[in-house]
Amino acid sequence: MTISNKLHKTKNKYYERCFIAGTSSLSKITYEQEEQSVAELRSLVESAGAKVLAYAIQKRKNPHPSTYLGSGKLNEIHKEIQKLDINLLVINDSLSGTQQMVIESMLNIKVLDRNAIILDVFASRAKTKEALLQVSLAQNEYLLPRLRGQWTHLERFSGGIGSRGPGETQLETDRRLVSKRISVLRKKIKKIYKHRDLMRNKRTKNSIPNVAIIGYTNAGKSSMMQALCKRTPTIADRPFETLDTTTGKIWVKDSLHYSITDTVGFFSNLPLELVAAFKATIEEIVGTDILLHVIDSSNNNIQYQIDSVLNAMVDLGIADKPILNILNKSDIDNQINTDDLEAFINSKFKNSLGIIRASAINKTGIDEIQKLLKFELFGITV
Ligand SMILES: Nc1nc2c(ncn2[C@@H]2O[C@H](COP(=O)(O)OP(=O)(O)OP(=O)(O)O)[C@@H](O)[C@H]2O)c(=O)[nH]1
Ligand SMILES: [Mg+2]
Repeated sequence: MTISNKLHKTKNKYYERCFIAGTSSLSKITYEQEEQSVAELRSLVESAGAKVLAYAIQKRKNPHPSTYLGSGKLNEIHKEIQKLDINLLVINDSLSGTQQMVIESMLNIKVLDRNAIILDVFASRAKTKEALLQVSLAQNEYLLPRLRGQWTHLERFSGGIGSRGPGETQLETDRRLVSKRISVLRKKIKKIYKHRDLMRNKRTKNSIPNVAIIGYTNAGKSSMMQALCKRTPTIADRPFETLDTTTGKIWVKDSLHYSITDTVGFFSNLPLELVAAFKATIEEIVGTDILLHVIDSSNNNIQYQIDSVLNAMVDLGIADKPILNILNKSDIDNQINTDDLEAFINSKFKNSLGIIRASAINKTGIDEIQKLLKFELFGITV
């Protein structure tokens, strides 16, 4: 294992100084794939307010059952942690409560897994009642199997990532209380879904076609929604800004329109608890006629991001839906060869309606998108 200090920046500026560790194996995840996944996690950790100073990837057949990494590797990381004054270790995988507890006591710093980071980012973004309830449900479900008293040893690491939202009270809480909370949350969410179903049924009954905007988080989906139909979901340069769906209308001519829906972005390996809690929000996409796939064409990890979106589509059973691919942020210069990229996209999406270069910010390509959607939905060419 090599320890990379490439990420090392200034000392003592951030409250949480983080080290990321992951594993790769020849058969499942290659070293390069794990590096991309670590880069993806790094952007999340940093958007949660910590600074990532170094990372390490260990090649091993399977994670160690109780320490995740081997003891020799943990020793190497321990030295690095002391050298760089690290106070948070994030493992780029799902850890059991026992693994987390064992590593924490070996290294004497706070240890979180990938799921805890994602949940924390969602918790800090949630604003509406629905999103708050859904995140709360996911956090409690994540917490439940990890209770067993092990949280008490975390008291000295309290505050910062992993301790926001309902997690804050976890030290005093027990299994029975958490279970009760989960069932109350589920009931509340069910009520909200009833209202959502009503709205969707109304649209279906009136045969209003729907286009869903999908894509990797921060690709510019909400910006595209705004450029296409003037509705303004919140827009920000950080992952998971949008956690709720927003639906707007696009008029084709008098009395003829279609609806367009912006929703939560995709990311690789979202925690199962989160996917379950946001099921209804994500499923808004399932019943739509056309997917508008917004791609951040300026991102260096573009192929990895497209693969993550495709994996999520397969999980949702929508991989065969007609899909219009938008190369957004085309106003930003990049080194990516467009022909190669288009060939890659065409090889991935069997039912592609086309690829359009666009910029939601500069409003280029917007007419072309609307023209194509009008034709696909209504057969109108003018
Ligand atoms: N340069 C440039 N920036 C863009 C473009 N479209 C969006 N952005 C920026 O990209 C960032 C993310 O935009 P959003 O529209 O919030 O992205 P999103 O896909 O909805 O993100 P989440 O809801 O967090 O998943 C913002 O800073 C936007 O201003 C574009 O065409 N060009
Ligand atoms: Mg958004």
